[in-house]
Amino acid sequence: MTGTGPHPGGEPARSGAEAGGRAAGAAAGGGEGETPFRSGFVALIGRPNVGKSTLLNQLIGRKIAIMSDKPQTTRTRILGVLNRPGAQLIFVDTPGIHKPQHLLGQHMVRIARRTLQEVEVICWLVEASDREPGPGDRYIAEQLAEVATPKILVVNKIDQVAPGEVSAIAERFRQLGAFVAVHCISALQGVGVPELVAAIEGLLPEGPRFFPEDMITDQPEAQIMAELIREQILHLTREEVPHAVAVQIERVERRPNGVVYVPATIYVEREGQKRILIGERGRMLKEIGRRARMEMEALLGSKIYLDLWVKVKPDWRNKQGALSNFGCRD
Ligand SMILES: Nc1nc2c(ncn2[C@@H]2O[C@H](COP(=O)(O)OP(=O)(O)OP(=O)(O)O)[C@@H](O)[C@H]2O)c(=O)[nH]1
Ligand SMILES: [Mg+2]
Repeated sequence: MTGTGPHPGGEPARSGAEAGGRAAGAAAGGGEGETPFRSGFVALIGRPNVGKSTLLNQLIGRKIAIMSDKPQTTRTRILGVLNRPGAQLIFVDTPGIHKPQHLLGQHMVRIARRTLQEVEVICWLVEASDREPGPGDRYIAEQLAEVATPKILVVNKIDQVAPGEVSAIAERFRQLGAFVAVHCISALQGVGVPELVAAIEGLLPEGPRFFPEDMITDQPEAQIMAELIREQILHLTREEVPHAVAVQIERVERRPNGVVYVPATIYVEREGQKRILIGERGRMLKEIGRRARMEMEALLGSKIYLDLWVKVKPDWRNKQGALSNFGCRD
């Protein structure tokens, strides 16, 4: 693992750190006669579950976005900053583009589509294991056709297919659009990722260092903690439960004995879901808490006392106010 913490000293992310926030950066380095500094925003776009967040984490070398085998894991836009000797690449992980079933889904798809307009390079991720494009991929290809930004086709999960199959699969997806490059990778194993970074860097315009070198994400610490709890719920529950969950960190209290006390509320939509999350004699909630706490301790480097509560908020995924409260910013 490389890099420093998400925001040193546990401070919330600095403001003005939105994608496209051109005014937010410091001046570019590089004196006269030197190679100009390059920078820019790079969107990671694709259907749910294709591995966008896995790629983001692999690129940054730290877990800043949660990952799961359930579609629609990522609900908001997450920035990951990669500093290179002469460049700064700012990756924008987005929610998977899908047919929305509720207000939350609409919001997620809107974020992903809007990001397309705000970046210098688009990486469109598809799954090699699909072998050929499906309706979801074709829909995204149509959206991409309307954007003039350079696009790289990224065929992910090549570890799941025979090496001899990869180029034929990539070719089937390549026919869906105009791409400046095609990269076949395994985000999980890191295969092909350095080559992808080099290709992206070559496409970036001259520009400033937008973020300080020690900042690797715009996610506030509390938001990452909430996501780590949600990630364990995604791993441990099934069917509609994972999607009906929102997590709110009530506060982060650093106590004199060095322990960080973190009360957090898990919101679900129905009593039945609450029962599942609590589990028999509280076993499920205890396991969620145990696993999330370990991840949080690794992130903060201090001991955590995680105090989890479960509450019902009927139909929160269709309520604008609830979405804003749960950090689903637009
Ligand atoms: N075998 C294999 N699995 C991968 C690879 N990349 C991602 N995965 C798995 O694919 C699943 C989805 O990964 P995510 O990174 O959460 O996918 P995502 O595109 O961010 O999904 P959403 O946030 O729902 O849009 C997880 O179970 C990952 O472990 C890969 O290169 N190879
Ligand atoms: Mg994701």
